[in-house]
Amino acid sequence: MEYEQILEVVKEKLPAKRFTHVLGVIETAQALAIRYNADVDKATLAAALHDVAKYEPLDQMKRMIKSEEQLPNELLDFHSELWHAAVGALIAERDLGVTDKEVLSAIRSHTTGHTNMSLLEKIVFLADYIEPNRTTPGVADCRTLAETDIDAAMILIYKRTIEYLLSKNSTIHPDTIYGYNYLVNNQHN
Ligand code: DGI
Ligand code: FE
Ligand code: FE
Repeated sequence: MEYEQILEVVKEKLPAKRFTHVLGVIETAQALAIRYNADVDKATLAAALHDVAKYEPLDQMKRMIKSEEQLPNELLDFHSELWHAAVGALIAERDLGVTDKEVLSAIRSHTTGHTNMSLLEKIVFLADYIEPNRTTPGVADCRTLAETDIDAAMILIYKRTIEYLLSKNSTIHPDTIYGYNYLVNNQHN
């Protein structure tokens, strides 16, 4: 499927406000790809598709997670907010014909991250958090850091996310912790 068609499918699947967020993530991911010498086309495609499953009915996602080999069952032990990332990667591959493994993995990991993320994965994760429509308190600090130090910006987002989850008495997915630990251990300074 052509990119324009894919964007149409995404638009049809999402409420207007969520689609505006997607456009912000695309724009931000493109800027980050240029800034950090990543593949702009891959960043664009992954950003366009990252939330494709955000509004899939929960019972449908649950059924997919149970029946699809490539979707880890342990996802069901965590908040349903996390499901759309893995389910989205599967929809992109199966229904929209995306074959690029790097793109699929950037979609899959955009909510929790994981250990040793690729540059493309970091770009989508970061763009999702800092895109211009986001008004999360403290997002300005993340935007500033993202201009000069992608890993420092990632660490700050992990901290904010973990703090937020703790304040809500939420569970924290192990990949969130692994992603945070890896970056802290490998920080260059
Ligand atoms: O889909 P978006 O809203 O654009 O953003 P997202 O895919 O990053 O999803 C954000 C939600 O996911 C937010 O409510 C926090 C939640 N989240 C992120 N990491 C974890 C998490 N929830 C749990 N339970 N555990 C996590 O590790
Ligand atoms: Fe998301
Ligand atoms: Fe998003």
